[in-house]
Amino acid sequence: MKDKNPTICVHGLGYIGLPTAAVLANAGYKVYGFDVDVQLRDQLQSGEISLDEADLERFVKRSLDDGFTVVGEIQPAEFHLICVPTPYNEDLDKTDLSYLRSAVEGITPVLREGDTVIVESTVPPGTTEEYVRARIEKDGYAVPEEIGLGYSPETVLPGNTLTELRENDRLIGTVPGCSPAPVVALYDSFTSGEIRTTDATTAEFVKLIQNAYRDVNIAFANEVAKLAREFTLDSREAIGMANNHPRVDILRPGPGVGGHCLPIDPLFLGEGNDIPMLIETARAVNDGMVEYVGQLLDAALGGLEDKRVTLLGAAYKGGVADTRESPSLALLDYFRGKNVGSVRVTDPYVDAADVDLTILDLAESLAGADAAVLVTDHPEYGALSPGQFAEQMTGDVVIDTRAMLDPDRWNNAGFDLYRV
Ligand code: SAJ
Repeated sequence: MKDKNPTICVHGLGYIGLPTAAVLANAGYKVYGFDVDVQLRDQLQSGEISLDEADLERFVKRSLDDGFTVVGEIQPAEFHLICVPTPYNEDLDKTDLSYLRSAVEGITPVLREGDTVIVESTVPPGTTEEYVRARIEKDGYAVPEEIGLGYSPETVLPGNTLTELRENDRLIGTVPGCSPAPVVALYDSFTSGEIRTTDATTAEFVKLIQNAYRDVNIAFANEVAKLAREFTLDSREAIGMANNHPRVDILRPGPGVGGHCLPIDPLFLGEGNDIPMLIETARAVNDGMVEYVGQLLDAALGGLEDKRVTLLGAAYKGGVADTRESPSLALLDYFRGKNVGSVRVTDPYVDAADVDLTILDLAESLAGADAAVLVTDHPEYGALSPGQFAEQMTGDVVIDTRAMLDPDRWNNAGFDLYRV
C-alpha cells in the first residue's frame, strides 16, 4: 500500500457495494460510494436507507456520518472496488457486462499510477484478465506495471450480510505479474476470515462453481423428494438419515431455487461452450419444481380451475424481503395460467410497495381459500396453527413445500397436508 490510509471508491451501491463501503469506512478508511442511479444517491445522501436487515441498515446509516460519502462523481482513490450488477441475458445466452463496462469507463479518467482496480461483481471466467484489463489499457495505462488489477468474489448470504462480510474467508485473484499484497492487506484489515490468493480467472471460476454446486445439490434434493413420493416415503426423513454418513450432505428440497445468484450464476459457466450438462439439468430440475408443486395441488383439489389459492410467502427464501426469481412468483404465474379463481399472496417481510403485487396479511389472504401453499420458509411459518387456517379457509388442502408444518397436527385438525 503506498499510503497508510488509502482512499477507496466503491462503484455500485447495491446489495454488496453499500454494505462493503460501510464496512470499509468502519475499518477506518475514507470511502467514496458512487452509483449511476441518481435517485439512489439522493436517498443515501439524505440518510434515507431502507435495507432488509435491521442491523445492516443501522450500520450503513452510522457509516454515512463517519468515513463513507456518497458522491455524484467518481473520485480518485487508491482502490476502486467494482460491485455493479452483471445480469444474464437469457435471450442472448450471454452475461450483460454493460454496468461493468460503464464502471470501468468511469474509473479510467481518475486513475493514477499505483492505483488498484478490484472487481467483485460475479462475471464469466476471464472477464477481469481479458475484458477489464483491455479496457484499462485502452486508456493508456499499463497493467500491472502502472495499475493493479484483481478479482475478489463476494460470498455473503443475504440475511446475514454484515457478519459474513466481516467473517467469511476471502479469495483474491490478481492478473499475471500483479502483486496480491496490497489487495490482501486491504481485505485483511476488515475480514477475520482466511485470505487465499490465486489468479483472477480462477477466483472468478471459483465463485461460479460454488453457486453451481449449491444449485446442483438442491436439484438432487428435489429429485430425491420426487423419488421418495413415488415410493411413498418421507424425503426429509430419508435425507436426514443419509446425511448421517460422514461424506454425504444433501440439501433441502423445496419449491425451487430463487434469488439473484443460484438461478443465474451457473449459466455464466456455459457461456461460449457446450459443456454444462449436469449444471443445466439441475437448473431445469429446480425450475421444474414450480410445476411439480402446481400438479400436486391440482391432484389434491381435483382440478385447479376456479379454485382460490393462497400462497404463503413471496420472498425467495425465509427471513428476507427479496422476491427476485422467487419460486412464489413463478407459482403465481403458473396458477394464473391454469385459470384458478384467485391467487392471493401473504408475506410478513415483503413490502407491497416494492413489488408489483398485492400482499395481504395472513388472515385476509386465507379468507375463503380452497387451498394454501406454504412456499417461503419464513421462520414465523413454523408456528402457524391449523386452528387459524380452519377459521379462515373454506377448503382443507395445505401444501407445505418446506416441511415446516407438523403433518400429524394438521391432519388431525382435519387438513389434507401434502409435503414436498
Ligand atoms: N434453497 C433450497 N434448499 C436448500 C437451500 C436453499 O431450496 O437446502 C433455496 C432457497 O430457498 C432459495 C435458493 O435456494 O430460494 C437460494 O438460497 P441460498 O440461501 O442457498 O443462497 P442465496 O442465493 O441467498 O446466496 C447464495 C450463497 N451461495 C452459496 O451458499 C454457495 C451466498 O454465499 C452467495 O454470496 C450468494 O449466493 C451470491 O451472492 O452469490
